[in-house]
Amino acid sequence: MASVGWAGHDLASSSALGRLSSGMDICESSSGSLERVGVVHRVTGETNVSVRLDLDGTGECAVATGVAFLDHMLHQLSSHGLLDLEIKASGDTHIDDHHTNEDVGIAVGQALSQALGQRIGITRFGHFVAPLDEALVQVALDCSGRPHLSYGLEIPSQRIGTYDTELVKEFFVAVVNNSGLTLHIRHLDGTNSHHIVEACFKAFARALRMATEVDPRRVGSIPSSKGVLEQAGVQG
Ligand SMILES: [Mn+2]
Repeated sequence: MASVGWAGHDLASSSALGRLSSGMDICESSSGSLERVGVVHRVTGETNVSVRLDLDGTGECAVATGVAFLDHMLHQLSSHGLLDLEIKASGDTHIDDHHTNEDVGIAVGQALSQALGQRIGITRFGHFVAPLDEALVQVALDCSGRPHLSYGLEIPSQRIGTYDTELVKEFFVAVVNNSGLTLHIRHLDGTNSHHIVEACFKAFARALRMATEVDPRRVGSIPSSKGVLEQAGVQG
């Protein structure tokens, strides 16, 4: 398999940013190991978002979206999902956080789909129940290629810091539609809004880690009785 040169590039470099528009799914590194990395650079009239996501990381995280609470949640995703995650975003946050939040979700979803490629050898399903003090949130997901979100959080307060809690659902809608995840989120307990949302991201992270782990018994096959899983959000 041909080597693709995105692994290890420097997101902070403006010259690198100009070359981020093409992604990759599985490539061979110089060491010969298969890498599962997705890279997205998405520019609209509202936002400019760069994402690099490595499914086989160690939880290294460098995110700066301009939306502080979203950064805090993306750190949970990286840390508990053991994803290496680099995200830089700028957007029209002088209006509100809506476009930036959504477009980061879109780019993360696209990067995830690229990194998964044909979903060869993965466990495919994942689930986790995460407690955070009084909050308890359950996530079940399937890297099915069929976007679906069942969103069950009931968040008591309108805002966490400056972050509008309506945007939690918008973030997951964007991730699901651009990664082809089937995602179910259940709010089992909890009353503190920060705890509820953070428990949700932790559960999502652990469920995603489970689903994207390579299953040694799959030995390179696609985990579907149909023999194929759609790759949502992959351009070209
Ligand atoms: Mn927190």
